[in-house]
Amino acid sequence: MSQLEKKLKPIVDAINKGKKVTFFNGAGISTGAGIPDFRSPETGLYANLAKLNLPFAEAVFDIDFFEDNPKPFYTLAEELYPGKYAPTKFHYLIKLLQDQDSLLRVYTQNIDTLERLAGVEDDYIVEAHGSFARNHCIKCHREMDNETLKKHMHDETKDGIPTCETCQGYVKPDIVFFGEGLPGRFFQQWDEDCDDVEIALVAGTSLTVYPFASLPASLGKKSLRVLINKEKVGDFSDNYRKSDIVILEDCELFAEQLSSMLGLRDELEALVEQS
Ligand code: CNA
Repeated sequence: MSQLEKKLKPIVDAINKGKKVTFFNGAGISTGAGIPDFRSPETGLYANLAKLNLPFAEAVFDIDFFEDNPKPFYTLAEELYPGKYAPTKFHYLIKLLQDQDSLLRVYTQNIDTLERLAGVEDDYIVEAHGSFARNHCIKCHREMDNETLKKHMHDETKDGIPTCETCQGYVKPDIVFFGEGLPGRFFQQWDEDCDDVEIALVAGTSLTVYPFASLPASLGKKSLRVLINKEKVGDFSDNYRKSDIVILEDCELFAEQLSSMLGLRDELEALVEQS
């Protein structure tokens, strides 16, 4: 048995006994799809923002900065906008766990909607930082549909910046910027789920954005906590528990190995093939 298989065995045993998995996802689960994360050195978005002339890297997702200058965000949005990318093996693993009734919930910080695209149903997904699914004017809050937003993004007379057709305020997709509150559903659903988390798979996140980053720390001792990441982060490094499983591997390799051990590998590969 390989080192990785040894680490995965308690997770496989727990799932086979009927325990359910809750995911806590970050940008690292989508790098395999070609979407850069924020903080990976060299390949992360923050390392490549020089061309946007920002006062500080996070400004691109800062609501006060956006109110003055939405151009950097819309330059980046062009790259990140859903539709260009297909789900990864990790996303399809979530869908397969849903299909065999082994999924409790998916808390995701990602705005790429790849969990949905992989076939995970709405009720299972909590998009903690919102998504590109809807857009509103930041001044009068009127909604703009996606088609119109995209038209504005490609309209040179508007400098590629969507503006409200009623009040001319800037329009922003409903992704949560620094300085904005999280959607109510995040808090409501967590209130309902927090005591029921049996297997917590925390994947591809630097665990630096709060309040999301505090979720693994708030889990009770009966939850099996697993980190799948390229580096040790957050509570897994500051408050390591003896029962924690830390897998410093690529999310894709994890998905391949776990699906093999659960007897789901062929189904996983078939889903990837179809996409
Ligand atoms: P982050 O801070 O960029 O951290 C990503 C983490 O994933 C790092 O610790 C990496 O080492 C790790 N990582 C990268 N690739 C892999 C891989 N293939 N396998 C395993 N680990 C990997 O991103 P967070 O999600 O922690 O930060 C929260 C922000 C990022 C949220 O607000 C998101 O909206 C935002 N974001 C989302 C996307 C997206 O939707 N795909 C892309 C970029 C940023």
